[in-house]
Amino acid sequence: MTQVLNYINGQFQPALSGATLENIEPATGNVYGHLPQSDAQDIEQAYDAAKQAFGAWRQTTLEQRSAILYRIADLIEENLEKLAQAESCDSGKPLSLAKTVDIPRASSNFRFFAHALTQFSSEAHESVGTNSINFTLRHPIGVVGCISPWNLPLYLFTWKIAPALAAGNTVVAKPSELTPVTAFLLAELCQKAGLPAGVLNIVNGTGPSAGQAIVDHPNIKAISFTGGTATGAHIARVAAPMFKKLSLELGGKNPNIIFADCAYDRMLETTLKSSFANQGQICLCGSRIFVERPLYERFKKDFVSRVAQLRVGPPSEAVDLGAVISKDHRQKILDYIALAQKEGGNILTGGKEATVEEHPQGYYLQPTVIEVNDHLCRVNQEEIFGPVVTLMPFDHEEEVIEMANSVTYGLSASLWTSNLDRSMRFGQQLETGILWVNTWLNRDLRTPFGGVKSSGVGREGGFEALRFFTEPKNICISYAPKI
Ligand code: TXE
Repeated sequence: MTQVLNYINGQFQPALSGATLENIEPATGNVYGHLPQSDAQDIEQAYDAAKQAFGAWRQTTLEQRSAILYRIADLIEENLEKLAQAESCDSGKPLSLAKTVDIPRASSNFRFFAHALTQFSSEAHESVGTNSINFTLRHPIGVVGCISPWNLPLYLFTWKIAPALAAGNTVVAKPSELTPVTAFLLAELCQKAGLPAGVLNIVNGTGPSAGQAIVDHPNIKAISFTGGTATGAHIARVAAPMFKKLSLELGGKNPNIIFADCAYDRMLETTLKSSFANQGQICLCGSRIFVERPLYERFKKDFVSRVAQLRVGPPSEAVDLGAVISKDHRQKILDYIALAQKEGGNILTGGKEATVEEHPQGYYLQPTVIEVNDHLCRVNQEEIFGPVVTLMPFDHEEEVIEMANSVTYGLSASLWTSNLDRSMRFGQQLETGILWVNTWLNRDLRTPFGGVKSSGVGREGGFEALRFFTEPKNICISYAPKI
């Protein structure tokens, strides 16, 4: 049994009320631990600790702060095996994915911001002809809130916490109640790395209880959130009247647009990943595949045959897909597959629960490809967030741009073509925060990351994140031109 505790003011403790939640292993469907079900009183305690720690933390020299963040990055790397096991067990993702993507990226997040904070600067504006100069200070905001989801637990948790700490803030953070273990293990590593007590506080519990208390707190002045669009809209409604800074990283329904002139083999390999990595539970997955008609039948045949060969099974083994996050989530995905059939979609492969002999109660699903005939049908418009993609042909650029832009989301898009002019045209016209041409999930941590429309507001990554976690203050000095 894995017992998760809150980490407040450098201490590990249960929820003040004593309430707990069960932690379920998606691969087996078994309860394998408990976590605190915290509420507003725990958040208040975490806030007090963070407020207390802020004065000293904001004054640490950049070198000291950077050194601590580097140490955390090193410790994550040293504990890769243990963290990857925990992540895979908690979320159902293949252990190989946790080892090669999730945990290395968590370490990179700290390493990146350990360095970035030493390179961050602000602007000066000389107001020529007026004998005055302006310069901008960028101060940490104070106590900030970070709320993260279950799909890439430690990866996304650290993607928020690292820049928040780097900028000199202290943090009250909440991991998803479905995947709390790696954040708990991270707390131990932060302690080992010498992060002072109260600088990072990790409080567990459900969204409506612990999460809501962070958003409601009048003195937590910035919230960085990644999760569902409906939750993001709710958080925005609560936070706006308190004028909190908000970074909202929400859902996606990303198009994967394939032209006949693409590098076919590379496209096919990458499209398998962009469709089904992490059981399709990545906000950047390309869940709507549009293929230029001359290539359509060839792609359909090859893709479906490759998808049918993907191995679904226990995450600890050499599998392509593990379990989805929960029973409810699996049911939601199955409901969408049923809806697709009602809407006239044709299931080309998959479409059912996958049977895994070792774990009959685990939450497994077959990777599923659905051919649709209307880009406006609900399965093509709504975020499913599972191992399900749709397939549709197109004839013209204008037509596929219109189809790609027809959803309320706008997080990312992939385009496969060898035509540079076309890449530029799509770059201009696609309504998306990120466009990958002839690649997918190719990340440089310096670049702005985020979406448009219902995919959120604000950008994470690089100096964008350090700007989000700081408050600019302009100072204007007027000087006498002569003695
Ligand atoms: O996310 P929630 P859920 C999408 C995906 C999925 C859907 C719902 O489509 O099916 O969202 O997933 C916390 N105040 N994505 O229900 O509820 C919650 O505890 C403050 C896309 O799991 O948004 C968790 O820590 N916090 C996404 C976090 O918000 C609240 C990744 C996300 O949970 C809260 C995950 C509240 N009122 C789901 N309610 C992506 N963009 O990658 C919940 N939370």
